[in-house]
Amino acid sequence: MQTAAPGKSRRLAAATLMAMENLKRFLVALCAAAAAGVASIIFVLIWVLLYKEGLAWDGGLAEFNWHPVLIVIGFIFLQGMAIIVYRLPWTWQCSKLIMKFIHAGLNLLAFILAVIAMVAVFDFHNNAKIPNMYSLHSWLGLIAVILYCLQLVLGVGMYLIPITPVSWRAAFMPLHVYGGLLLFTSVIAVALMGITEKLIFGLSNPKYKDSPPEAVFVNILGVLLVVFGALILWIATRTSWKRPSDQILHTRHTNGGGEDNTKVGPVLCQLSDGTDAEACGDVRRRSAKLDDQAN
Ligand code: ASC
Repeated sequence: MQTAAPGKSRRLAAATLMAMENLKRFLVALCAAAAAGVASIIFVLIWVLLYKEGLAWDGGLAEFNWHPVLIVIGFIFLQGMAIIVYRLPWTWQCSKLIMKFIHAGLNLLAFILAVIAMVAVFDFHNNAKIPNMYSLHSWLGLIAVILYCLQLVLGVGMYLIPITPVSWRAAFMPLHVYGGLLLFTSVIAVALMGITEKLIFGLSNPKYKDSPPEAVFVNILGVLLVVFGALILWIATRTSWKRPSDQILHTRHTNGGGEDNTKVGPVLCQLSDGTDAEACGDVRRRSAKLDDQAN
């Protein structure tokens, strides 16, 4: 005779299996993103250290070289990591507040490195009597740094200052997420413009059009940056990879507000193949409790 209990445990086992499959897919995407990011950093370092004048703070070309290095490490790699830091499953037992500080801290570090990267260029230009801010790369780059600073200030004001009303936080969240992804994508696009500019200006004999080894090498760096960006955007936009308690908050807000809706509905607890997972709901309920305590 069939009882209810074995049926339930079978469903739970199936749900656990699907949650593991979902986790496996996340880890593959994460490792690929990390590999593309680390490879980009190695490539930019090899470019400036082996193909170009190295690194120094002397007003010359070696000072300029800090610009691509700090942009790739800070403005691209660290910003990408800051975007997906909430997705890491091993951080889900940490309080949301700690994760917010890590997210803000990585973004602040990325911003500081981007400012130093800009100072390096201005310093080099002024010493070499090269005009500043004439290229489209410089216009869009400066706009990106200014908007990034605005995003940082608004993000801290909205989500780290305890007195900001939850209704404001919820209303601003779509803009914060959209702004973050737009800035990240734009920074990569602006970096590709800068790389192209540098190859055209910097290669004279042989020229860029003659495809010397440096040109091919730096083209590959550009491809790696695009792959890194594509993977970060993919990870950031998968709903089933979101921090469980954020999916609960999403349920609460879209349900119209303040009621304590910690019981997760099946719709938001879907795995990537569209099936419900009770096991996943348990993790979510636990995580939500922790976040409620932390905020
Ligand atoms: C926060 C936080 C969230 C959002 C949410 C509003 O401060 O931790 O998940 O704001 O409350 O969308």
